[in-house]
Amino acid sequence: MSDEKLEQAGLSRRSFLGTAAASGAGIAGAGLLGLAGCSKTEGDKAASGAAPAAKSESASGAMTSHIGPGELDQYYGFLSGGQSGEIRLVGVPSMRELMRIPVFNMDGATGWGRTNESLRILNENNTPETNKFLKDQGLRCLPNGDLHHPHLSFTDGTYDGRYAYANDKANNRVCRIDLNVMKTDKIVDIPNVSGVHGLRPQRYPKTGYIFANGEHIIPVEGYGTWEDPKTWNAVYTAIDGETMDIAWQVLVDGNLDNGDADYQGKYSFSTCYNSERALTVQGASANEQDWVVVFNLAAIEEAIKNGQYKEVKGVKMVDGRAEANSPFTRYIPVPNSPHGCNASPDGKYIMLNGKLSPTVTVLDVSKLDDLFAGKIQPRDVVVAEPELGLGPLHTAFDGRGNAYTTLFIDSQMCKWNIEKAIEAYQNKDKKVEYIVQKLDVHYQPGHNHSTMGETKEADGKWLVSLNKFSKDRFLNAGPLKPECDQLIDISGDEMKLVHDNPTFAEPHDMCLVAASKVNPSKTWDRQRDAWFWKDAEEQAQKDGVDLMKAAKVVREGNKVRVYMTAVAPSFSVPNFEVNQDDEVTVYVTNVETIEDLTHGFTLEGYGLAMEIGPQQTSSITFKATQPGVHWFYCQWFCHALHMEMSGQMIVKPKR
Ligand code: CUK
Ligand code: CUA
Repeated sequence: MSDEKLEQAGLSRRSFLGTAAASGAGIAGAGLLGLAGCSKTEGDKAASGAAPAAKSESASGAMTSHIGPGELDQYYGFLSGGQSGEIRLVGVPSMRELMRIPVFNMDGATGWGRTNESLRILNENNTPETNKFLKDQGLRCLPNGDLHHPHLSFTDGTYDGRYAYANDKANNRVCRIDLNVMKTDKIVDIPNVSGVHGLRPQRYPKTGYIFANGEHIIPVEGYGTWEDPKTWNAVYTAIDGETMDIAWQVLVDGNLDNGDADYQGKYSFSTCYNSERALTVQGASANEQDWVVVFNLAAIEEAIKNGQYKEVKGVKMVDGRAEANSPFTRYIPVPNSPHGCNASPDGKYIMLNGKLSPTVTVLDVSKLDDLFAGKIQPRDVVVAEPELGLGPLHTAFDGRGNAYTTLFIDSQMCKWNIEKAIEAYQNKDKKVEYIVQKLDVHYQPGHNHSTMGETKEADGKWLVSLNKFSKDRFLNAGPLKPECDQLIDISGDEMKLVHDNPTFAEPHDMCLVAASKVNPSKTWDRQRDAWFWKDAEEQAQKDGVDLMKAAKVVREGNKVRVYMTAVAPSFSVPNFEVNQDDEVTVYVTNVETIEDLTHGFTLEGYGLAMEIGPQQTSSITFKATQPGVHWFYCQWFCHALHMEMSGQMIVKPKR
C-alpha cells in the first residue's frame, strides 16, 4: 500500500511502524503492514477489501518470485543458519529451501556429528584445548555452533564455484563446504581468539586467504593478563583457503566485528565497535568514534617470511596494535560503533555501516597506499559519510552505482547513490540529494544481499533483506517467532518488495550466486570424493575388503567390522551377530549409479542413523551394550520395496 493510501486513511506509515514497534503490533497495523509486502494472494485481497495496489504493481512489470512447477530458480542462495549451526541452500527468486548442509551442528537425518566421517571432519583440526574439553565433557564433538557469514571462494573478483566458507562465532571455528557434493569438508579450530565473527574470503587474485575476526577481547598469551581487561586484545586470523591451515594472525587494538577484503588483493578491513575495550554494553558504546582497522597484506606476509613474528600457541602472530606503530595496520576513525563492512563491486570503495551513527562511512581504496606511506592522515581516506537513517547495519550493491543499506531501527531499506554521496561530502554547503528511495521492510533488517553483489559481476536484479523480527507477518507460531526474509526487486528505478518468507534461527547473512557459477555433482565420485571415506577405505584394505562389493563381517578381539553395500531394496549383509559390549563399526557403501537414489542406515534402539548417497561410503561406530534383536533399516525412501530394505543385528547377552 502506498504512503498516499495510508495517509488517505488518516495514518502515516511511520506512525504505523512506530505503533507496531512500541506495542508489539496492533491488529489494525498488522493487516495494513501485511499488505505493504504485496504478497498477492486471494486471502490478502479479501483481507484488504480492495486490492488496487496489488494490481497496479504487477501491471508495472515488476519481476516475479513465482517459479512454476518444474521450473528452476536463477540463483543459489547460501543462507546462514545462525545458531542452528548449518548452512541452508535456497533457490532465488522463489526463496524455496533446497537443502540443509550440516556444519556446526548435529543432524539426525544424515548422521552428521555421529558418523565416523563427520566426526573426523569435525575434530581433525581441533586445538589441544578443544580436545581436552571434549574429553572432560564426555562429548564426541561440539554439538552447536553459531554460523553467521557464508561466502564463496573467488577467482579474479568473482565466484569460482569451488568452495563456501563460514564462521562459528560460538566455538571459534571456520568451515569449508565442498561445492561438488555440498558437504562440509574441513573445519579449523582457531586458537588465541574469542567469538570468531566477521568472515570474508580474499577476492583477488583468488581465495587465497579467509579472513576471520575475533570479536571478543581476551588475554592473549604473552600480551595480556586475566586480571586486567585493559591488557586484553582481539586477534585477526588469515586462513589458507586451500589447505585450511592458519597462515598468520594479527594482534589488534579494540575489537573486530565485520570485515571485507578489497578487489586488488592488497588490503583487508574490519570494523571495531569496542575501541573502549569495555566488558559492558554501556562501556563499549561510550566513545563517539570507534574505527576501522585496515590490514596491509604485503607487509604482514613480508614479516612472516622474514621471521618477524611471535609464535603464540603454534600460530605466527604479528603485533598490529596502534601503539606498536606497525606497517601492518592503520586505524581510521569512524562514528559510533560501526558494524557491517562492504566493498563496492567496482572495487573502489569500502562502506562502514554506522549502527549507532545514522551514517555510512565511505573509504576510497585508492588512497590507502598514501595512508600507509604516511603521506595523508587516516580520515583523508574518507570520501563520503551519507546520513541515511537510524541503525545502518549492512550495505549491498546493484553494480549500477547504487548502494542499499539496511536501517535496523527504522525498519527500512535505504537505496542511495554512491557518487552523489561523495559529491555531497565534498560540497557541504550545496544540497545534493543522494537518497534515492526508502522501502519499509518487516522488521528490523540485519544483513541484506544482492544478486552477485559481492563480486565484480553484481547484476542488480534481486535484493534479500534478512529481517530479525516477523511479529504479525505470519501465522502466530507461539512465543518463538520465525525471522522474516524478504525478496526485493531492484532491477528497476524503484525497489519493489515481492515476497516474504519465514526462516528459523537465524539467518544473519546470505550470498546470492548465479546458478551457472555452481555445478554440484549428481552422485558422489569414487575417485574425486575419496577424501570423505578415506579412513573406511584404509581399514577395508587392511581387512581385504572391496567397499563396492562388500558383504563381510570381520572380528578382531571385541572389535567387529561389518561391511555391506546398499542396492535397492537390500543390504548385502542381511543380518549379523555380535557379543554384548563389542565395539561395532558398520560400513555401508551405496553402489547405485543413478541420480537421487540415497539410502540410509538406521539401527533401532541405538540412536543411530546415517545417509549414504549414490556412490558414497558412510560408517558409524558404537558399543553393542543392548542385548537382543535390533533391526536396522533404510530410512530414505528408495524403492517400492523400501520398507523391506532391512536386516537384524543380534546382540548375544553376556552370561
Ligand atoms: S552480523 Cu548478524 S546482522 Cu553476525 Cu553479520 Cu550484522
Ligand atoms: Cu534404501 Cu530405502
